[in-house]
Amino acid sequence: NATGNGKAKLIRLNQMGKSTVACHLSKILTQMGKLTYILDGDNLRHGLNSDLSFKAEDRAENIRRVGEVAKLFSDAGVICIACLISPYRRDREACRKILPNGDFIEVFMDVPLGVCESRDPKGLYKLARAGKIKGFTGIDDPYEPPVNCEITLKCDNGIYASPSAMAEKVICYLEYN
Ligand code: GGZ
Repeated sequence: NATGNGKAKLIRLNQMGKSTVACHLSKILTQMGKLTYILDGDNLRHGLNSDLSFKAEDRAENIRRVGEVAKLFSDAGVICIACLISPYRRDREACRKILPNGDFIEVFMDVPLGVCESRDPKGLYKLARAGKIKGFTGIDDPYEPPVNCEITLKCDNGIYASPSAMAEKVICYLEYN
């Protein structure tokens, strides 16, 4: 795994602050001598996935492609950290099957919608509330929380762990699994 047996994995992060946690995670793994690559949904939608919309079938294709790319990276010994919303359980389970057994680690960033909206770094929630973006996850499009994810990064009573503490929790999982 990430800490020793030489196998690369796909670590999948979703929901709020995913890119920030991914950067911390990548930094820690690099310090541990691992090769990593961040597959960020928002960035990939400018290139590899620029033909895809946010309709359910296109989100499914987005996630499938990222799973296939992660598999190639994994074959080359690189740990992929995928920051995708991937709101549908069936798409996440399909992606899990693309990676060899145990190489897909699902991380659920369990953050209330109100917090996502108050954070809103790109102003997208505001646009979605104003009806200027249609089909926005959490506003007028569904998000299905996982039932069997490996790691949950949760907020407790409105108090949030720092992104680096969240990244450390992922590292702990990798060290013991
Ligand atoms: C959800 C959207 C949408 C809609 C644009 N719904 O905060 P962000 O900006 O960086 O994360 C979101 C990103 C989601 O892309 P993904 O490829 O991860 O989505 S999925 O896994 O569901 O295919 C957000 C931005 O794109 N964005 N429109 N309608 N997020």
